[in-house]
Formats: sequence, structure tokens, C-alpha cells
Amino acid sequence: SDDYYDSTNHIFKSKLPDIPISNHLPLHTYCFEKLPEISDRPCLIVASTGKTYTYAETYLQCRKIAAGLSKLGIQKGDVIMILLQNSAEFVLSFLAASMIGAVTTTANPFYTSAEIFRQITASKTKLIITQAMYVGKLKQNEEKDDLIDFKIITVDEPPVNCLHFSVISEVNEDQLPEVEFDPEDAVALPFSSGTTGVPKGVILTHKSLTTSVAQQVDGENPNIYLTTEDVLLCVLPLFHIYALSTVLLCALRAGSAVLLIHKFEIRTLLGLIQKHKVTVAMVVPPLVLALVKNPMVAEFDLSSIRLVRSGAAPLGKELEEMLHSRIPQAVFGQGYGMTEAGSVLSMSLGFAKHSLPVSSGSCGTVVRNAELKVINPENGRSLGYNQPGEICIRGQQIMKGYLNDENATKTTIDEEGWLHTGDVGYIDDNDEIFIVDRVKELIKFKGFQVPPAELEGLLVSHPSIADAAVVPQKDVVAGEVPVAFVVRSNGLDLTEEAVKEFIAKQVVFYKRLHKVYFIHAIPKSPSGKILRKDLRAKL
Ligand code: 4UV
Repeated sequence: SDDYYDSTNHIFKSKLPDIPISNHLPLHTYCFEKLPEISDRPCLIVASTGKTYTYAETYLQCRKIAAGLSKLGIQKGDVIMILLQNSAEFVLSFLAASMIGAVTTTANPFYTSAEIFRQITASKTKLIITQAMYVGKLKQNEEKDDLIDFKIITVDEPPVNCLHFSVISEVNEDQLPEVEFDPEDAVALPFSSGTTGVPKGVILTHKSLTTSVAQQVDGENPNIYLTTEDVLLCVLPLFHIYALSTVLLCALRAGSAVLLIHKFEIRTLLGLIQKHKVTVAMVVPPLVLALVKNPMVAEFDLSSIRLVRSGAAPLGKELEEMLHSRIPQAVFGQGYGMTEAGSVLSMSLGFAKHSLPVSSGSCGTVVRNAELKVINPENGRSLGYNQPGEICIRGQQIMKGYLNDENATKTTIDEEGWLHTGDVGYIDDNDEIFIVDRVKELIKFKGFQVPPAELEGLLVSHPSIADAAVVPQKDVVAGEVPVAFVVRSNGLDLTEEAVKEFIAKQVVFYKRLHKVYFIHAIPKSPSGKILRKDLRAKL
């Protein structure tokens, strides 16, 4: 394996050769580059209605919506928020925004009003595309003097002061304005807490996303081989980078069909896989668990599935083996991604057109046209094979930086362009990555981000709480759940239930506290950093 490994600097590369990447193109141009050849092929399949959009229809709809957004005053550089479950409107609006040089920030529609407003404010959102049922969360207190000015569009019957989606989707595509693009312009602005602190806007440019998609599906021997015959399962939420980039954008580039499912319910899901003959299933560990454990699986014909990819959280070897016996004909492997990394760092070479042997439990090999190193977090020195340390990645796919947060950007991307992931792992003799731990604060509940700093901020805002720390506790179903250590400020009156409830009403369901431990003091380093390891050890 000496070819892929520079022993002086300990830099790891893919076993696949680097390829030319068209990352000078705007994202939508790149994704629709093969349009003439595939215009009649299915592009989007809306599971709930059965409606199918061909590639030609998808492209035309995007152009109309782009013209519509422009007509409403959205200009290059402006931010729109998509607050939707998986739907055709999600996909069309995202690509339409790209076409006029606008930036999409994606948010979980289950977020509480406070969580959504923090993102609206930070991103300076000018327009929100959502469903009528979520509009209540977008109400502002009219008495406040710092009212934020944004338009609301709903894909269904609009409540008062909202516009219907047809206002943008029924505009003539001839009105699409000419826009100049720079590959370094932002196109997506997902929010992530990164290695520390509260969620921040992650600036992903046209160049980041085209590079990341190309690293996955381009070249003579693509790292993940998708064809125009494939039907990709899109049940993971498009507001998260995994589905947005690896499911949607990779499928578009390859000319595959995307089956859009707006919510996870196991029986419906299995029925849809059978009905639409899904060939590629992009999943997360809790979904693997459901596929393995649920007896209902035996009632359905899943023989169309040829590839299963898990990512976004660690997957146990046992689960992987059980999945293999459930869906024996499918190739199984993992992808390892991080929003800031734009997003895929590594994936299984078992997915390649000419696949290579892989080991179970691995997160794959670093993507092509990128460099990866493992460093000793104490002194920053790079490590060789089989030595665990912090994983760092470098390449044109990584984020430009955090929105309006130079400090956080500087601590994440160093002067040499290395992005420090906060994940601990090692590279084995076969150049495969194994993740063993995390040195960052992040907690992952079923692959969803739970930023401890956000919950700690809420906890200390409680009048009876003097100090608090939130850490992950292992959980069979969710992988990890957040638990809190709390220092009471006056007496013993504050109960565990009261603390849990106080948090529950302010956050989306997966950030709720599963346990509260009362202690006398939060252990901290001399510089005031919470000693999370010590707290985790107490669990
Ligand atoms: O920022 P984020 O929520 O991002 C993700 C992205 C996952 C992706 C993206 C594209 C893919 O193609 C794909 O296969 C997976 O999760 O959270 C980033 C953190 O999640 C953990 C790790 O701590 C990251 O820093 N994580 C992500 N994937 C894995 C993982 C994995 N396979 N195994 C263990 N931990």
C-alpha cells in the first residue's frame, strides 16, 4: 500500500487515481450536465402521491421556480430557508436557488420556533418555503422592534400573509435572469455545531459540492457506481447533508431516480422499496437496526436492493452481519461524512464500479482527489498505520468556513488547509478507516446532531441551575442520548423531571435530556473547559 501513503508526512490517499473534476461549473449545471441523454428518464418519484418527474420536467420546473424566486426579489447571495420534509418542492427549490446564485439554508421542520429563529437570524433568511402546518412557528412578537423581514411561501393552502408555491412555480422560465457565478460562491448553508459550541452556518460553495459529488460518482471507475437504472431510497431528511449531497446530488449527476419519502414508518417504507424496486438504500444505523430486527421485513420482497450504505453514526459489526443475512444479495458498506467536510471523507471501495475487497466495520477509504491524515491531538504530529488519532481532511470539497465566525473557522481549518474533524480513528494496513471515538463535544442521536453547548446554555438560563454539562450516554437504539449533570443553585427543590421538562419544551425531540444527575460541581480544566471525559466516565 506504499503508493497511497507518504511515510514522511503520513498522508493517506484513495486507492483510486485522482480524476479531473469539473468544479468550475455551478452546482446545477454540473448536476444536469448529462440532461440531453437522460431527459426522459425518471428523476424524482414522490412516494406519497406516486407522481414522477422526468429529468426534463425536473429541470424545467427548477428554471421556472428560479425565475419565480427572482421575480419575488431574491438575488444572488440572498439566503432562502427550506423548512420542508422530503418532497419534490424541496429539491426543486434548492436547485432553483442555485440557478440564481442564491443560497439555501436547510432546517428541520420539527425544530421549535426558537431553534428556527436562531437560524433565520444568523443566516439573514429573506424567504422561507414551508408547509402551512409549520407557519405558526414563524410568528414574531409584533411588539418587538427588531422584527425580521421575510416572506413565507407554503407548498399547500397558504395561511394569511403567506404566498402559495404556484407564485414561484408558474413563472415563465424565459424570465430567468443571467447570473455570473464564481465557484467560490456559497450555494448551501446547513447548520452544524462542528467540534464545539452552538450550531453555526456551514458555507458550502458550488466548488465544495461539485467536488464532493465528483469524488463519489465521477471517473472511469467511480467510488460509488450509480447508473440511470438505479432507484435511490431518499428517506433520510434532505435538510441534512448526507441525503442532500450523497443521495440527491449524486443521483442527479449519475442520472438515477430518487424516491422521495417524507417520513419514516417501517411498513410503508418496506412497501415502497418493494413497489418501486429500490436498488440503492442510503441509511443510518437505526434504520439498519429496524431492517434487521423487525419481523415485518420477511413479508416484503427486497430483492431489488443491490447496495446498502450506512453513515452519519457508528455501526456495530453485529448489525452489519445481521443485515447481510437479511439482504444477502446487496453489497454493504459505510460512508463517513461531516457537514463541514462537504461532506464525505471516506466510503467503501466495495461500491466502486470495479470494487475492491473491504473489511467489515470500516468507514471506507478516503475519497479520491483528497488527502487524509491522522494526528496526535496533543502535539499535532501525523501518525502512521494502525495508530489512532484525530482525523483531518484536505481538499477542494471542504467548507469555505463558518458564517460570520472567524474564530470557529480558524480552529477547525488550520493554516495548511486541514480540516480537523474531532473524530478519533485509525487507518489499517488495507488503507481503511476505523472510527473509534470522538474528541469533540457533539452527541449523535440516531445520526442527528445534538450540540451539548446549546443545551448547557439553556440549562444555565434556569433560575435554579448554577452550572451544567451535557454528555452522551450509550444507547442501543439511538446510538447515543444526551444526559445532563446539573448543579442546583438553591436548595434541593429542583427535580429531574422539572429539568427535563424545561428543556423538552424548548428543543426538537431528539435533543431532549434522557437523564439528569445532580452534582456539587462540574469538573473543569484550569482554563475553564468542562472535563467531558470525566463526566462520561461517571456514567
Ligand atoms: O455533520 P454531521 O451531522 O454529518 C454527517 C454526515 C454523514 C454522511 C454524509 C455523506 C455520506 O455520504 C455519508 O455516508 C455520511 O453525519 O456529523 C458528523 C459526525 O458524525 C459522525 C462523526 O462523528 C462525524 O464527525 N459520523 C458520520 N459518519 C460516521 C460517523 C460513520 N460512518 N461512523 C461513525 N461516525
